[in-house]
Amino acid sequence: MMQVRVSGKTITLVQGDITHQDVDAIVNAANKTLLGGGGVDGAIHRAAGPELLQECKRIRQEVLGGAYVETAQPVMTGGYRLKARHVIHVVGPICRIDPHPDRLLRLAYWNSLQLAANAGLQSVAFPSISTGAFGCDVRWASGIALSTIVDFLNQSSKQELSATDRLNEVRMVLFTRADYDVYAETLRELIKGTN
Ligand code: AR6
Repeated sequence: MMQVRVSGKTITLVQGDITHQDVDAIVNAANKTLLGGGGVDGAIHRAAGPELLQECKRIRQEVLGGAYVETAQPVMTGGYRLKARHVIHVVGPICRIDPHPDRLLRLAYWNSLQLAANAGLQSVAFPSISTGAFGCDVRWASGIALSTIVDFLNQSSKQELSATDRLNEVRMVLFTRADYDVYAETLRELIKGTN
């Protein structure tokens, strides 16, 4: 495990399974249907139970009018059988298909953090979005993920009395040791200049 402080808030890196995390919300690397899939999406739906799929179906129909969710536009549901009370579903870019994957990945993290902060949550955990089925390079993605989290925590600390003040821990949960090592190296490089 690795923890660093940024503007009085904590960024944590852990190797593990995101479905076991005891945080206010976990983020799901979803797809445009919002109806589940493989990878971390499948694991989250299995752990949360069938009520999660029911809520996702309801949101697709009643909120989105049957449309797909847009890349980087997060949707929040309950956590059901998870320890986490909420799941934030966000679609990351598909590398080598989507134009501007760097902008889209940054936006996926930023908008998810904003949604968590606006909901008054104190802790949120992310998987490594887009680095499985969506084919993005882990080192590249780690730079975008971690710099976006650092930027978000720095800017939210400047907005006094904002709801974002309650968000005090952002955790990255890396499934493999290899991914953890890449994220840890990226984070060490990133904070060298600032801390
Ligand atoms: N906890 C934490 N991380 C996990 C877990 C877990 N339980 N399981 C897998 N990972 P992916 P994507 C890691 O493919 O690339 C789905 O089918 C995994 O090792 O889950 O954004 C969706 O429905 C990898 O590092 O997400 C979409 O169709 C990371 O999670 C598509 O895949 C992301 O891999 C989304 O692709």
